[in-house]
Amino acid sequence: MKSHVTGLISVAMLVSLLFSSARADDSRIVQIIEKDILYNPSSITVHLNQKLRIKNDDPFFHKSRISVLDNDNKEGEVVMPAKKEEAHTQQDFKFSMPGHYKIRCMVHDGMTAVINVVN
Ligand SMILES: [Cu+2]
Repeated sequence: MKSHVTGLISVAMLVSLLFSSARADDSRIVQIIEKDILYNPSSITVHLNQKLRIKNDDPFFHKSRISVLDNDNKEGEVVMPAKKEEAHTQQDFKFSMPGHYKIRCMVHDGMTAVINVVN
């Protein structure tokens, strides 16, 4: 009987551990908001173990593309091709290399932000 109780306690501890790790995962998301045809913030730091969440808070669509920002500040290799982001939707992106990146909306000229990806 005693071992049964101990077993239940272990299960309870395991469950609470699982829930706390789920919360920790939520903190591994960095958000960039699309609002009023701007990215907010306009400069953001993301760790390699974090996901970038691109959230469209506008009542119309955007089309974000992420590319590597070269030393001469030009956009190079595209790491996330543009796709339609409907109003009030979100998508997550995970970087595989540290560096400087630019996110750009292919619909709205001048709607850009810089993303710094660090270890
Ligand atoms: Cu846009």
